[in-house]
Amino acid sequence: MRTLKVAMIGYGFMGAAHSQGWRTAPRMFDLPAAPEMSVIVGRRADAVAAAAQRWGWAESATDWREVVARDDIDVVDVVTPGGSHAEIAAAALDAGKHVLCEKPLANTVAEAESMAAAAERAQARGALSMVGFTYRRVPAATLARDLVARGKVGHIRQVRAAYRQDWLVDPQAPLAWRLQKEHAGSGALGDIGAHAVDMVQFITGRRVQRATGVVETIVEERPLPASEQAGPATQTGRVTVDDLALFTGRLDSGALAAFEATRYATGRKNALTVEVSGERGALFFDLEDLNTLQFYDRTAPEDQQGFTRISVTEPSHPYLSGWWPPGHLLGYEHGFSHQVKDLVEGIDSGTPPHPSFAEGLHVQRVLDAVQRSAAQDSVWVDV
Ligand code: SOE
Repeated sequence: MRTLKVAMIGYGFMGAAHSQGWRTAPRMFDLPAAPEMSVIVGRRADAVAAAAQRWGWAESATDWREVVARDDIDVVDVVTPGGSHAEIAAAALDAGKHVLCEKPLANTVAEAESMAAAAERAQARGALSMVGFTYRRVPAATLARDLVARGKVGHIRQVRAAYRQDWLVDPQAPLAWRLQKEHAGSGALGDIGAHAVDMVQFITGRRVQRATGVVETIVEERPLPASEQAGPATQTGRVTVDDLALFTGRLDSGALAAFEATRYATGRKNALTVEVSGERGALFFDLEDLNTLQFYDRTAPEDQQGFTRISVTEPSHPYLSGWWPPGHLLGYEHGFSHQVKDLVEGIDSGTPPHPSFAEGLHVQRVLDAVQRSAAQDSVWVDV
């Protein structure tokens, strides 16, 4: 069987999650090609060597440029903070590698445009690319999209999406890279709002065309991380991104979508919800209850109407063929295995996988429209 030698650039939280996907997908699904975890790359030699050992990468390295240029590498998986996505992904694509890039695609529209152009050039030479929006690969999310496509909720009039976390409610939470514009581009808006936008566009099959919104930084000054503290007094730094974003999107179908992305939803740990309201029915997805999809069927007899809880664990449900019997639940990490499955199958068949860099670019345009609207005191802005 053809092997696909993989290089992963980065080794933080997403490095751990992607490693789980690369390790597990070939063992649980009958893939047409065999991904090999060849090399993991990070700046600190000792730390990245430990990560290679822990997560099952054959080698570790500290120079991503050298690794991306290696002839024996087929796939480059970019899991660094958004500030380095454009440079690494473009170099890998120009070197003829297939590229998986974490979300959001980039920190700016300009960077995302250059990445989408590089992806188009590379695709003409047979090198494919994909953006790491894994929540669309939770079986219940893919089922939601299938039910919408089959007309089960009818014409969609309104959508609600929220992604709520609370890890910044503590004003002493340190100034991590996700709180600095030069590394993250934006705060909750790009980090988790991007997921909400991708999920709404994926499930409805529509795109956000206009947006108006507000962004807010609640805690403007935070202690530097312990590793950057020097001397007796606690040093602090400025937060240069949003803690929360509230925005409205107009879909190209005319439907209105309300979005919330916040790191200040006290008690909410990783609560991504999407509700779709149509003329014939409704769907409700909750990441914190990810093995279930709630479905309301207005065409059911009046005395039997109500939100039903579909248990998305049947072999016929998306991706479940690779896992367990009905009722044996999946978790957060399975979306990363599904991501590897879809990427490897796309590479083997030469079929560009989704979401493409062009789709990632559109999400970036939506985020940018929200920021432009917020900067103009939230007037409506064309995406
Ligand atoms: C933020 O804490 C975060 O790790 C995001 O960066 C991820 O994209 C999201 O899946 C989980 O939360």
